[in-house]
Amino acid sequence: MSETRDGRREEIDAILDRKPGTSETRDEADRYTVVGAASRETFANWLTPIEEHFVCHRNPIPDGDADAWTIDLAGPEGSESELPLTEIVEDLPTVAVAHTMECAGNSRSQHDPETGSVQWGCEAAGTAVWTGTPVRSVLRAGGLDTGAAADNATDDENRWLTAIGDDSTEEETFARSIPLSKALDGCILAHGMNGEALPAEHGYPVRLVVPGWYGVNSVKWLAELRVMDGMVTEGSLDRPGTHARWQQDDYRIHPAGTTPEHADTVPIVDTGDQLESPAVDHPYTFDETVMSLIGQPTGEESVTPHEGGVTVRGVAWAGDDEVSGVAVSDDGGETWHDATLFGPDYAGAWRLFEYDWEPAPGTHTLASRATDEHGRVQPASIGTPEDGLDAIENGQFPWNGGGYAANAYLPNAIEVELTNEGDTK
Ligand SMILES: Nc1nc2c(c(=O)[nH]1)N[C@H]1C(S)=C(S)[C@@H](COP(=O)(O)O)O[C@H]1N2
Ligand SMILES: [Mo]
Repeated sequence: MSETRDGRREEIDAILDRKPGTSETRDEADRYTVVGAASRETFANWLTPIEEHFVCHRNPIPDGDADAWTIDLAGPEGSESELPLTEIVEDLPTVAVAHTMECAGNSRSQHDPETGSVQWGCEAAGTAVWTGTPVRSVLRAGGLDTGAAADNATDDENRWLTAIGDDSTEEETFARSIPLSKALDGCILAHGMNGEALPAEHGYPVRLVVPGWYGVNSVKWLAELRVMDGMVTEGSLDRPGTHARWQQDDYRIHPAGTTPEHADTVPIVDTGDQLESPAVDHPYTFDETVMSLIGQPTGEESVTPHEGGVTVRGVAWAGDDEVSGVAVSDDGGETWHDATLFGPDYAGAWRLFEYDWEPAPGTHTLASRATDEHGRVQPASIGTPEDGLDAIENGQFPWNGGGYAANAYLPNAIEVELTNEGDTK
């Protein structure tokens, strides 16, 4: 036990060495390996350099060699095959997708009272350009009939793709299921990140990337892909130990004191729709909820206006939905001003926003609030455990037992102290 922990300490130190733009956050039980962006400045730029991109996983990084790596493929009718990664890379098309990776536990530390697990601030988010092979191409090369699924919406929705990581152990398998329709629509098996070979901590030699969905869906060190008639449940895989935990227990948005029920499939996939539906008690964390962060100023040092103005810049995202607008407040959310969206506009990746601020002297509380294409707005704060999922009706994000998917804007506000132009030197 303590050996594993020592090993993990070394692993984290090695990651921190390779990633000077990150700092670590530990969870009490010392189980996750996590580092996040060290500075708010990360959120003033569209592309997150690998050195600043957060890392999150539970078990030690498995050894992998791209030349010897194979992916097992299995279909619902019992068909099985194996594809060498070298063939996937050399024979199938290579594409690039932009994806804002956000840990479902991002902003968890804003829950009051505290929930368990990693007490992230807002640093577990980053945008990279991932290069790899479309899942569609891989499934077809493996002889799985994706055509029928794509042509028949009903079948398609009921079919799921389960991805399994090579960090699985005898005790637990790291498995996540996404609807096959999503897998065929823009998901890739990534072997490159920001133009470089995929780093070990991000899933070398190959990982799944699910654009716009919470990080947990993007399985690293990908060992197996399985087309199934439902989501992974206990007993649905021929594997030892628990294999439904990461789909059915953890990464569910459940009110205090409740235990999520396991299910084969869901009537609603969109995370926002699940949260709003009275028929869904324990939403799964699939697509990311609407969110924004200011990256400049950082709130980490005082700011001197230039000709009376300060440029406020940040990023806003809404999973696989569009961001329709961002507003900025300099009085802690009392009044709001429209910011301008600019820069790259890819499904699944954040947008940049900018606001020309003409501040009065003194100290101000700067906050940003994004709206998505469905008119969903970031809530102001996080509710109490007693409010349950109904908090959302009062403009609050529901406090939940796992501390997932929090997107309130006030907890991420920054205090900005202004200095007079004449005073500096
Ligand atoms: N195999 C495997 N894949 C995994 C994980 C893991 O523990 N094992 N962690 C997931 C979680 S919780 C997140 S947030 C993302 C983080 O991806 P990154 O470390 O590349 O930022 O990886 C996901 N993929
Ligand atoms: Mo995560």
